[in-house]
Amino acid sequence: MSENTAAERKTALSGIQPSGNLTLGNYLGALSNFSDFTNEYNCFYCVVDLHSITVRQVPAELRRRTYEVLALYIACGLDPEKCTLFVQSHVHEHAELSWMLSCFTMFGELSRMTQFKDKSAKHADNINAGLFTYPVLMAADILLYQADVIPIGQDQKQHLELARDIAERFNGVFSPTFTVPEPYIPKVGANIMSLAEPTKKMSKSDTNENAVIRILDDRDTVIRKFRRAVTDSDTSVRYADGKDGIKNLMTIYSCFTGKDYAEIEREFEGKGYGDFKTAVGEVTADGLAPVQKRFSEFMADKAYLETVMRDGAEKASRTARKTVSKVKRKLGFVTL
Ligand code: ATP
Ligand code: LTN
Repeated sequence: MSENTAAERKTALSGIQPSGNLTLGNYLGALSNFSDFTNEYNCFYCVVDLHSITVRQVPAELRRRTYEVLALYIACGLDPEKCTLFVQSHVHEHAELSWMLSCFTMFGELSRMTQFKDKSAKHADNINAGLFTYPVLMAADILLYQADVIPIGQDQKQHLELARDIAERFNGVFSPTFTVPEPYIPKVGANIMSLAEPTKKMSKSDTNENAVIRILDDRDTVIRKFRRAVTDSDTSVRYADGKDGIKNLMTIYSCFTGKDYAEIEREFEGKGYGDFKTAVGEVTADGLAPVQKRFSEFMADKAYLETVMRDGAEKASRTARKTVSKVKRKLGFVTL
């Protein structure tokens, strides 16, 4: 992508929750694409800690993971000099705009969100109001910065559509106030599946460790988990219906090697699943190794991470403040 001057630039924004150890799904569906925008866009990448408390968190772990997600952002090539990296709770306008937007969001709309339905089934003892209004907070994250493009995995598409609807509704009632955002969903890798149940998305919070590759898993663990991945009773590496496990492994292989499915089929013709699984494990471990190395370096320097957080919060607040004042004016709040 070519470099644009600051004034011509569009804005890209995304967020990841510090709610567990990040997975290969988070990496391929979202994180690894974030740096594609840094030359051409004005970028905001946020550690969305407010979102993560919709599910109970252990405070000390939440604190550590917040540093970890930030360190991973930088390890994945996001340069704090070139983009704004920040922690959501450091910019109070997220919570403030979220309230105002909740008055432009319908109960019925939120009831249709599949993530709400899934998470309330999973956490039946804690179906709190935050879990229900979560997509409004996500809309606030996006609309605060007038973001044009939102890099996300497939599972977030419905939330993004709601953010668009909220923006259009507000713009329609008042005058154009918010940029209506577009999703950026990668062609390959937007929906990485569980290694144990390949019809289910790979999820950070899966309790079966063999189902998930963590970005920070060491080489042997990565290869061992892939070797155990559930496939099918056929023997040929083909991208075909009914072969969900193999399709998922081919997708992962494609993401790391850049090869398309036809090339992968030719490469593994006449070879068994065992060889293929090992190869997927090796390219994944090779792809993650440099990220892991840089991650450890940044995690060893908390003071640096805190400087990044502080600078990021300051930069983010400048934009966020402008949007909130505009919204308050339009709503008719008295400004002093
Ligand atoms: P949880 O499983 O606890 O709900 P999550 O793994 O979905 O969490 P988030 O932090 O909410 O995690 O997601 C961060 C980004 O990663 C989002 O853009 C999301 O779409 C993407 N993502 C999550 N899981 C996958 C997956 N299996 N495949 C591709 N992208 C994914
Ligand atoms: N809801 C997202 C995380 C998220 C996000 C955002 C993504 C919160 N705010 C803003 C993109 C833009 C999730 O659950 N994965």
